Amino acid sequence: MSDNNSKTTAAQGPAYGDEGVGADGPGCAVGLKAADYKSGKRPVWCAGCGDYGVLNSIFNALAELQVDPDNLAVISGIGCSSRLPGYIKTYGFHGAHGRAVPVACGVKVANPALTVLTVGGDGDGFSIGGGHVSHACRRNIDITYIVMDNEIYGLTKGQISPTSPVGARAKSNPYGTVESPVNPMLLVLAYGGTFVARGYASQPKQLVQLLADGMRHKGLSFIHVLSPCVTFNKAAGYDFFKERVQDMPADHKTDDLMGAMRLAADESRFYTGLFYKSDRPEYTEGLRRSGRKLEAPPPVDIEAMIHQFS
Ligand SMILES: Cc1ncc(C[n+]2csc(CCOP(=O)(O)OP(=O)(O)O)c2C)c(N)n1
Ligand code: SF4
Repeated sequence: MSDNNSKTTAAQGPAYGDEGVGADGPGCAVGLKAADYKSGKRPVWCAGCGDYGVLNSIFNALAELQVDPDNLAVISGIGCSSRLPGYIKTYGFHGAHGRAVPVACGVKVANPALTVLTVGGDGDGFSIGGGHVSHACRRNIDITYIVMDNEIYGLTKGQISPTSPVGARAKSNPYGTVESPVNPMLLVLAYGGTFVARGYASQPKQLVQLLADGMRHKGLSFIHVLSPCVTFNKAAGYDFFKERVQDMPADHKTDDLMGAMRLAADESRFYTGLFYKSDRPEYTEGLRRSGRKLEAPPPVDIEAMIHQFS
């Protein structure tokens, strides 16, 4: 089992401001640093929540790619993890539970020049919003979808989620759930995602690379991040993942869909790394080729809009 690029201890999650790797990485000697992407709002997540590690890794990945905050949009639904857009100094939309993916697709179609990040929890993405993921994948629209999976509903104080294992106990299921969990990786591979990877909130070096590669990829990038909820899911905390997280086998070929599915289906461990990548045509480019005009919309007259709705 490998936890080789973790910079935190198993019992302790990453802390806010712990940008670490990448802050002075490639392309950052001049220009934007990870800290430049901070909105200045301090996250309200519990101390030790895995989502801090994801946020810090996003800061570093944005700095590595030198993404212009004016050309970035971060879209979420509702959940602890969905608070993330508020912490990044860029355009953001904290929308309705389960609707992050369709909103992100709309943003990308409206302005294909934008880098669009979509973020949220396993409940947001695979329970109430599960129906949207298949369509984003089959269209291969160029958004990067980051799911922070804690196997629980965090914001609503600990109910069973679609990724909770059989037997998991929570306030909603005091005798243990009898429902089989969904496997987000297997679903996205089957739906046709063209960049499918898994990271762990406590392995920032690998996560930064997966996020940066996902953003570089032209098409639907899905990054499943194991992100412990230290308050409502103690059964799947850092110690649990430390025992089960393992690097991808060195001989895995990232164009081997069936091999990727076999690794994703292995329930005895959580492989991390890039599972699958392919170069299927991207949706907005397809629209453009079909003759549809896709141009950045004219700047919005905010005053006129406020007047219209007042
Ligand atoms: C339409 C609707 N249904 C239910 C809720 C209540 N609700 C808010 S967040 C949430 C689940 C949160 O879990 P998850 O998406 O996994 O995110 P986490 O908080 O664990 O990061 C639920 C059921 C809501 N806000 N809106
Ligand atoms: S309740 Fe869980 S998911 Fe929400 S902030 Fe706290 S540790 Fe994170």
